[in-house]
Amino acid sequence: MKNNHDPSSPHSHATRRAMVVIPTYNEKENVSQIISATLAEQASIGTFELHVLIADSHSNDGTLQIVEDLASADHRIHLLDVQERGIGVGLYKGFHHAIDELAADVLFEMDADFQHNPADIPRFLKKIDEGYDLVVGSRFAPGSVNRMPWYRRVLSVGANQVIRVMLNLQALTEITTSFRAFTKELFLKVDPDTVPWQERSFIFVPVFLVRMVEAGADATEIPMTMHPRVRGQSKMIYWKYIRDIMWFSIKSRFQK
Ligand SMILES: Nc1nc2c(ncn2[C@@H]2O[C@H](COP(=O)(O)OP(=O)(O)OP(=O)(O)O)[C@@H](O)[C@H]2O)c(=O)[nH]1
Ligand SMILES: [Mg+2]
Repeated sequence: MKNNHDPSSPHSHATRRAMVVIPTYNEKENVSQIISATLAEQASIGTFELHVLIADSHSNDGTLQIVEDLASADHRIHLLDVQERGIGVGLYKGFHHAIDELAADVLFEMDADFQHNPADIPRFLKKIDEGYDLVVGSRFAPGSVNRMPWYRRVLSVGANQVIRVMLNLQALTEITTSFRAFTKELFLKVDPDTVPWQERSFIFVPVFLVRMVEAGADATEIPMTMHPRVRGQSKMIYWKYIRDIMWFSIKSRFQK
């Protein structure tokens, strides 16, 4: 381990706490492995103490019990049962809980199903250390690896282009995948009334990024690796996501 700090000791104010918020619904096949793979990255991180918060929508497949057991044995593992369905509810309440109750300084959003690779986490934190307050993992940044099937790539290119063109958001190439790190201060600048966190579709993910940019983020992108889901069921409902992206983009265009 590079730093002198023992990650199993209680929170020290000398070290910044990075909370990886992972939304889950019925992820019993993935949840314990994603937690251990994430915490294993502590060994490659100098000045941050890595924690994980599982923000679960009251899964009925045993996910809750698995995380409860892990959390009782390791103070770096946290569970929030947000009760309602929706990735936005999970992430948004998770971020607030991480700041208000768990002393988080830096927040991550990352999926539970290994489509995002926890091994990328140290590179996000390096950029935070350089002074950026928003680091976006991008499948379109040079050096990224995207192993998704062709129809998913077409969808992601289309969705990103629609948002970038309609909102004139050329600085970022990736708006739609949920692998990002940002500071607590930036999160608190975003007006909750402008973010559709209660929507059941995945529209929270792009809109939340747009709102952070509008709040004045000092943003950068890094290449990331993306793989298809191997275990567990997808919760993405494509037609709802496409409909919501089109509607958000059109509304934003004409409100400008
Ligand atoms: N808290 C919460 N998390 C959710 C909900 N729906 C999905 N998630 C989580 O959000 C993340 C992304 O969901 P996925 O189903 O993997 O969506 P996707 O990656 O677009 O689709 P696939 O590529 O098919 O996996 C996963 O960690 C899910 O467990 C929900 O209703 N509540
Ligand atoms: Mg997935």
